[in-house]
Amino acid sequence: MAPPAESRVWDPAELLPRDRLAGLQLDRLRETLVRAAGTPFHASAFARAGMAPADVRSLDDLRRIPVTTKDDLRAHYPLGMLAVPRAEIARIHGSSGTTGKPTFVAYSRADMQVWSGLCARFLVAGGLRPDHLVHVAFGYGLFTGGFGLHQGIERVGAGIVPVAGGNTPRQVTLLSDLRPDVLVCTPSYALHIAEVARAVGFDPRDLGLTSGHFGGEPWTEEMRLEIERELGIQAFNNYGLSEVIGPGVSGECGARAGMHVAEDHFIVECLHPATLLPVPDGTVGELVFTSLTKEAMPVVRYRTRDLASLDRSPCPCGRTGARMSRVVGRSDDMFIVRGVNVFPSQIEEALLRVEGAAPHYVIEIARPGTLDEAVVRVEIRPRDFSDEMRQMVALRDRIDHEIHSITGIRMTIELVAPNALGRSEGKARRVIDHRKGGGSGG
Ligand code: DLL
Repeated sequence: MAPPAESRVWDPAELLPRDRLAGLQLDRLRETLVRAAGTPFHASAFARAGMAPADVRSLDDLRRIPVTTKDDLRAHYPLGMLAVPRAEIARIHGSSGTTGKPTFVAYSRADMQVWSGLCARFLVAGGLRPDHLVHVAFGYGLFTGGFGLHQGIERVGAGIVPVAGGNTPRQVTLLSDLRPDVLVCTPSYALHIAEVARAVGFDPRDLGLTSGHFGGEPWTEEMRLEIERELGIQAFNNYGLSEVIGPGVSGECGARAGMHVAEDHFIVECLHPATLLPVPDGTVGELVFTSLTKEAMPVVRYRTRDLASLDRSPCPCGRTGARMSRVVGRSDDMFIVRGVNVFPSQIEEALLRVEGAAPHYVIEIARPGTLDEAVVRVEIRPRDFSDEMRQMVALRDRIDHEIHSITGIRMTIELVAPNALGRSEGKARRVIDHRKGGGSGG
């Protein structure tokens, strides 16, 4: 008889006793730091800290090295953090940035193997088997979700329906006709698929799905229950970010009590976002990752801005990797709408491109049904405020166009009179998030 899903392990390294794991981490950390020191950015970070990679003799020494931020990546746009010759790049992915330009991440051939293996790891931990057929509704492109999951599923040997995102009625038709076992997408899209299935006359529970692997955006335990009820499946959470590798940084096992971090490939720290001092296990802090095996673009103490807690207590599944909690918020103002990361500064940039729009705006995000909706309320400059409907509609359309071209998503644009939005005396509150924990919080 086949062992229960939760006892399957993709890589024996997942079971390494923690002392041996620490030894492996230190060896790999030292190699990574030597590799990273070959890039001007990391070389100057070591110089600022007054140290060389060889000075790192214990895992604790890592804390002497300065952290890396998304701004650092931006300052080295497009590929200034590359640690291999260009000819060794096997793949480039990217994620949205505040300047309208994405930040790019590069992978070597070996990185691609590691990455697909890490995706296979969490998929298998969540019960994926070679005889399964998987419907992938993540976007395929610069976003790491589609290709990342696709390659992981391929490594496991399961079948794939690479549907990509969008056209939900068609997704429902494909689910109903091809009857895959497993669904892969963002959690909010899973609920939307269920909703559209009902609208076109299917009971989503009859689609025959048995499980789903969801990630790419924050969600709650309530949402898990709703997805499970609506689709009649078991839902698993997985986490990652492009800068660190993409999906595959962590994922749930059958116990579904936190996501096991692939600690043989990443050192995870949980730090107080203001002091950058470590917080105790069980306390929410900002997650900071150091890659241990990446060749093309190693990251050293990369600040994710994601707030979560860590649990290093033994897990019933036998995996020894620390478990991270759900992401409960962000320490910056990034928000995620329908799986897409958006920064208020992108909205600002769009408004600056449109004559007549004042850079006074508020973004309100809600999830009235299953999908996120964002409303951008924009003040009109006094001299452009007009009774002419046509003029106002044209202005609104220009803003809509710029926001869409920068963020890739559509938001509802509402024009308001000059000075209609309150002015704050301190930090302007740009984002009002009505989603209950299902958004980025922060
Ligand atoms: O979203 C990678 C990914 C794709 C992970 C598909 C899982 C599945 P980015 O576009 O760079 O990469 O966005 C990374 O998304 O810093 C978190 O804020 C958020 N995020 C990703 N997964 C989760 C999750 C991909 N399971 C940012 N729970 C991260 C909460 C998540 N937030």
